Amino acid sequence: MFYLKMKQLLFVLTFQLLSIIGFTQQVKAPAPYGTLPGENQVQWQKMEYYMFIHFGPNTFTDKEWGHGDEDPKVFNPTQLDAGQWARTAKAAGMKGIIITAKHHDGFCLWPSKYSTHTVRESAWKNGKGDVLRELSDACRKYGLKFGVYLSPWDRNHPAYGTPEYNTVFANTLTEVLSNYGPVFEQWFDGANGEGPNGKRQVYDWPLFHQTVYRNQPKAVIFSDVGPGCRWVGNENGFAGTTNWSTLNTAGFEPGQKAPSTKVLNQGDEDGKSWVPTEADVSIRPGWFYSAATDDKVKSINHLLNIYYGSVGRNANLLLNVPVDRRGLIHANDSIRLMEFRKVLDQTFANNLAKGTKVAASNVRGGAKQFAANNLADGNYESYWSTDDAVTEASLTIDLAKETAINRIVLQEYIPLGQRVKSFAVEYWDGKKFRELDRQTTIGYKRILTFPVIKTSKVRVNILESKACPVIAEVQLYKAPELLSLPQISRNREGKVSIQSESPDAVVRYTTDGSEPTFSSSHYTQPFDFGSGGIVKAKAFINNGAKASETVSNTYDQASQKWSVAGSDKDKRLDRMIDGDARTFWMSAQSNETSQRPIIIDLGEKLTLKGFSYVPRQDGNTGGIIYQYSFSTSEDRINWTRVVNNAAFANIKNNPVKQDVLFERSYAARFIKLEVLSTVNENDQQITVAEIGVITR
Ligand code: FUL
Repeated sequence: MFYLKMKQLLFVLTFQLLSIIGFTQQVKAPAPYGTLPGENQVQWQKMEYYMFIHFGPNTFTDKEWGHGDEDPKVFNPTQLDAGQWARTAKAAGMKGIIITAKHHDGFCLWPSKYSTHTVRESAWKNGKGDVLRELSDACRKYGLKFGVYLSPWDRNHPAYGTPEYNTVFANTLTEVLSNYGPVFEQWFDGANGEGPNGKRQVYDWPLFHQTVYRNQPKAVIFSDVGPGCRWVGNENGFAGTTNWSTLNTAGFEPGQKAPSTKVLNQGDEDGKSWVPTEADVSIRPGWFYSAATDDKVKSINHLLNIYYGSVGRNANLLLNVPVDRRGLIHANDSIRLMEFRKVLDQTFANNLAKGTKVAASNVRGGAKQFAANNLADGNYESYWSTDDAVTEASLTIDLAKETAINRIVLQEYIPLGQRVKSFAVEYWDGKKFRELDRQTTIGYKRILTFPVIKTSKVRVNILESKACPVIAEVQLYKAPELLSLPQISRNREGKVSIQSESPDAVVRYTTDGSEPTFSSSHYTQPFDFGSGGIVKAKAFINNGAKASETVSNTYDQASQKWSVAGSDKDKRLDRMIDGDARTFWMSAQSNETSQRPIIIDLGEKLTLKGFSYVPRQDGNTGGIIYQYSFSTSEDRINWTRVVNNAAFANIKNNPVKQDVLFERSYAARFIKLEVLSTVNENDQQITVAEIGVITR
């Protein structure tokens, strides 16, 4: 009897003891910290990677910004197949598609009753087609989410520039958002230019937002400042290495009144709204399809850098794949997407940390529920956390044996807020821990890349956190090592050099447009290429067994005989014709930029089919030319105006090389570029990285 009582007592005591140390899981979860995401934003963040499609009259007119006066009949895809777009996105590993339902030219890809500039007026399917219907059906069929881009800026609608237009635009939104099933994201372009009456519109953003939420309560609204997600501040696909999902939006608006691109790129640490980052970038130099860019689809290396710069920095990646004039995704783009997916799959197939022992310097309440092993279970919903007072902690992943790794993935459990301000990663070198990298924010996902190391232990030190850290995953991977791309350049004298970063690589090249093989010409020294053509190069190692991707550069006339006219004998004038896009010329300050045309003596008479302008490539926009006129002359006295008052569309956000083709050829020895405006209203200088001619 006594013995039994003692047993009972012991049982009760053990139970109490266990519950004190947390075995009965009484420990409270960390309280949410600071600004928090909505449920739809968490779901959105988990999509990570999806497709943008730019398609419309611009596809048929080779423009980036249509004027709105294009004949709607130009829109006439011959083999449009939205199923092919959806299958491509699915096979690429993407989770959805966002389409330009209406771009700045006002053309609607569906038969809108609020416009007379739509597919209904086009030649496609005798005006009976509806791209949004076909795409939303295809997305449903292939299990993809469907999203729409609608530009408030409308260069066609007669009401644009008047208060009435806001109602028209809201009605247009309702039409799109109530007819094609669920829309996961509404993409609002902030661009606000002049409409057909030469007037700009004052946008009624509150009305637009209400309209979206009324029709699609779960949609995430994209704009420069959200409210659902925000623009990353550039069109090249890179978020800041510090990237907060929080932003202060009070007093800001999309477009001109947006926060600085730096703030958009990095967020605000204590921002009052949860507005996570979306990085939008095109797989080609421009947003719309052009046959001229068929050989300029971004390389796998480039796409991987973009991936690590976006998804790897707490941003979603919206990769644009423009549909061509047939109404199909071009093979060059789809092949590249599949190659890219293959490398991603190879990289992330095998989480080397999964199931390993993870030790933490502190576990919240000592509870199993918050134990460090949650970090290695491959499940985002379970997490490790510390006691409330602890904001510095370390995690050690024991790989049990020497393992080769070159990627680490960290994920905060964002439903409880973004907390970590800085962290470091170390690895065990056999004797001690060595620092591998030190960074700031983590957010939903942070991926660090580094050259392969072999180690048995990895340690993550959370150095500073705004509240106790809440980390869902730590993953380790060994990505396949890709040979870096050879770099092709040509100097002013017309000599081409090809550099490879890998000292063991052999570079082979061709100049006839063919794909280089291990038996193509061996690059040993710069060669003459003054009159231009195409250079394709590839790096090889192991006697040709492993090769890099092919790089190709197309050149026109070299600038050897050229000189830039300038009264100030400014040596730096040469920078605009030095063949090096990294250097640029900047004019002296003046508020009358248009008074100073740029005149170049080509040194000989050439037959010009066009010209090119490369804006500065250093990430700043100061002095980039927007509107211009272009003239040619044989004697520098009589000038022919070849292009009158044109603009480099979208050059501010996407400062890529601009090729301008003339309607016919002109024989000329002198060229003149008159600058009518620059991209920023207050610029007092003009900047030019390169000016070239098109003769081929
Ligand atoms: C920009 C637009 O002006 C470009 O044409 C493109 O649509 C890009 C995604 O957004 O604001």
